[in-house]
Amino acid sequence: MTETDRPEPDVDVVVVGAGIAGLYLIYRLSRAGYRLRVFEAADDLGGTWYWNRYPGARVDVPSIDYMYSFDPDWQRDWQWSEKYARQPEILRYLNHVADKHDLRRHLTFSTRVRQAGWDDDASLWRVRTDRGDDVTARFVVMATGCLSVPKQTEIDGLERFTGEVYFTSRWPHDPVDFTGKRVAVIGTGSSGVQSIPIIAQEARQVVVFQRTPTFSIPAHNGQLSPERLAQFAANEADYRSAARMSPGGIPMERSITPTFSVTETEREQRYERAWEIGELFEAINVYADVMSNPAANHEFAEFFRNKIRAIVDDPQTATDLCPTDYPVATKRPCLDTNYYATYNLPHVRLVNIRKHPIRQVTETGIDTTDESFTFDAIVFATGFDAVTGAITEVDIRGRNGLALKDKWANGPQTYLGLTTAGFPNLFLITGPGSPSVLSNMAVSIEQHVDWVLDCLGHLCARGFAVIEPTETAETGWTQHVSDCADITLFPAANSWYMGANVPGKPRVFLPYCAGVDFYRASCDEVVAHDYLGFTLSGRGGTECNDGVVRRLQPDVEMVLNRMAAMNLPTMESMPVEDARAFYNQMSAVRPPGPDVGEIVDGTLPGTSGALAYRLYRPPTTPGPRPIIVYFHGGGWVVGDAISDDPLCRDLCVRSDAIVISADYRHAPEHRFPAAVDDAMAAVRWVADNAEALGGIPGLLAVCGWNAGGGLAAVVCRLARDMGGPNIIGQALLTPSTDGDMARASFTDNADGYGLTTALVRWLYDHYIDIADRRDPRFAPLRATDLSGLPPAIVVTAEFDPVRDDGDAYAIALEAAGVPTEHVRARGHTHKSVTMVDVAISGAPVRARIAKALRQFFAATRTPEPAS
Ligand code: N01
Repeated sequence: MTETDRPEPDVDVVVVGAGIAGLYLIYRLSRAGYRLRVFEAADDLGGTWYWNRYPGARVDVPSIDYMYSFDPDWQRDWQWSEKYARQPEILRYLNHVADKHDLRRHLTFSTRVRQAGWDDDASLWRVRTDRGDDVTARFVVMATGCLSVPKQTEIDGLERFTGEVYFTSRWPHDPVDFTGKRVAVIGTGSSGVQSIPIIAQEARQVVVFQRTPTFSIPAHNGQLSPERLAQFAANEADYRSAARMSPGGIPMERSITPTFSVTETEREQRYERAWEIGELFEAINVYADVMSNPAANHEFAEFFRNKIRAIVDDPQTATDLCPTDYPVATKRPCLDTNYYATYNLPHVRLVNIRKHPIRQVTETGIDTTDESFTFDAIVFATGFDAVTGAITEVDIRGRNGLALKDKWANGPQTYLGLTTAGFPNLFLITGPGSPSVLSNMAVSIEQHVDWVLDCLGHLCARGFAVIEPTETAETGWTQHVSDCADITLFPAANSWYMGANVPGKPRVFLPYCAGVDFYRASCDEVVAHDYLGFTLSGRGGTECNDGVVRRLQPDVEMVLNRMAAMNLPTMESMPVEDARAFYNQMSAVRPPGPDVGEIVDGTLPGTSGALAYRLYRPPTTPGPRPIIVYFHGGGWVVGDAISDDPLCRDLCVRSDAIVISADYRHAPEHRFPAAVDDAMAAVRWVADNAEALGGIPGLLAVCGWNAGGGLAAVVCRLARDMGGPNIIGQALLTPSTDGDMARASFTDNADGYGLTTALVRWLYDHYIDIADRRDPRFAPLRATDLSGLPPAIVVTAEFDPVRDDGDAYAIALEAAGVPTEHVRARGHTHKSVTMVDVAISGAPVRARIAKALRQFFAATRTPEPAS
């Protein structure tokens, strides 16, 4: 079918859902002149705020932030009555916006979209509803919300119960009166925490059935402070703009202070302040590492537990209310009003169903394994099939009839959380893989809708009719979303963020956790790069700038951004002495790395004078340990025996071996082969003195990073050829292995990733004459025979100029029959794997190095029996 033959669709856009997202879509689409239909299953607008009418339902983001920003004139006709508005007030606000901007006329209520199928020939969607509508549209936008499909009850016997049954997520419109009634509440997430104190004000008896306790902080709700209002009103545009560029969608600086960099007293005060302020985003931003460092998180969690113990009178109830089996904030924390204190009321009781599981609902109440309860009403506050549930509930079929539900059977794959490959012209507002539920939804919704409108405008202006993400872009984004989660503690909890609350749902972290600011930058970058990762087609032909928008590990990118913002001079622009001082200065601000058992500084005899070394002993039981001789990085020019201190500590602890970081003479004062001679001397001295150093004679491995990785490789070959010492393993971290700088990585990664090709050249020039650069004592890759070398682990980094040299060396070792583990550190730079406690994504790589070293030692301790 040609463009001109294609049937004209009934409308340009079908929108599913009339919550906050649906209403803003109507506002933008209608003003831009698009023809649209908007279907809403409820009989009125409001989405979440239509359905969740349970007692105590409130927003948990300050109301002043949880509202549209598109109407700068709003203050003339709307004022929030409280810091955290109640559900009826929020619903009134949404109705007010709809009326003010005449949005209602586009809405079709009481109509559920059942099916949406992509007709590839006609390039349009066919949308069917439960009321018999059959509408064709060029685009479908799912504005179905993240928490709109209630979870099944999963409790036997509910149909037998003769009393009243309520779901917080489907609360009746008529008032529910619990006065004098015996009420059960099942579930202690945000809905339970908000409703329990209010229900307890009326009911004769309340029994709360708790499976997992929650962390909750007091909302300290009340009037909006006039000062804050005045400050906000004076500069609303700046305020909103700060929210858009913030980590969570509320104006706030991202904390960069690590927990343990300040005193215990200061930390206690900071935690108290967060408790007093009563804002969720503020609470999880107390310190930079609360969501990534288990020890930091544990301390903060203990602060919460102490608060619970202080509020709740009965010690057993207090213990049951204290969460202990997941890190704080890895399940959505709650904001409450008198939640914990409610358990001090004589008619309120907590049943810990982990200890006393519910067996069934009976005609008259609930049976646990050891008690029968009688109730007049049961309230289910058991949550939602979150983030994906409302999207996959619609039978969405893309190209070739592919069902979205099937495509996402192992977890959602999206590009930017906005689109998904195989489903052209389909947009998801706050879909999986976007900040959504981890952010202020109002800000995220506006950003998504604005992006979609810009996209539609672009298609129209350029004569394109269809847009679809590529597999490459989607795979890259899905990987990035998962990388972001992996450097946090989020995956440690069985949360609805992980899909863990719904039996059978794949365990995948659903939202994007790097922040609204980083996310927005990605979306903007995609557009700036001609819709990077999208295929656009239509009258204007077909255009595709394929690619991945985020390839660096998120924490590595953050470090690089920070460095770039500092606008530092390059080392190669400095005299050597200044470069060394600069290098030391940069090293001084690193986190120290883990504690080791003991550190001893000493000297050893080099080829021409004493060389410094630092010995790290593991913090384990006394007794001899294997030894790793470590050679530092710094390109033969900068660095010394202590310049890789955090890495050496980490290596020592992880491998349970003594690490001896040995210095060597540096260029340009001492050019090639001085460093090699010293490295060789150091290994010999350590081997000769292993016992005195606390080592196990014979269990000696070498390790090095950068130039040191090259030296470690060279030493292994020299030791083989010179009859010793016996080295049983080599761990080479982004090693320098060749001298001609000819491989592609020197061009691909020439600049922007820390180590630059220009700096490599500067270092080489200081160290070695061009004529010598094929000497295998500088370029181990140039050795004619690599057979018989000790087993190796070679780590290369994706964004490193010397990457391809390292890859080539790993391949050459394998080809020579040397057992070699080759680790390609995805998304890492030359240095990032060494950044202990800074680039958390490097930790698994260092764990693999340590594991390999342990295996080298274990294999030597218990040699394979001869066959
Ligand atoms: O749902 P939840 P929610 N037997 O999933 C328990 C937002 N929200 O409606 O943790 C017994 O958090 C379940 O136990 P477990 C907010 O983002 C915001 O409360 O799975 N118990 C849990 O305790 C929030 O996070 C506000 O072990 C069962 C509870 O039920 C999200 O919506 C207000 C069970 C469910 O908690 C969802 O909150 C309300 C079973 N079979 C909601 N199944 C604001 O303040 C589940 N549970 C704006």
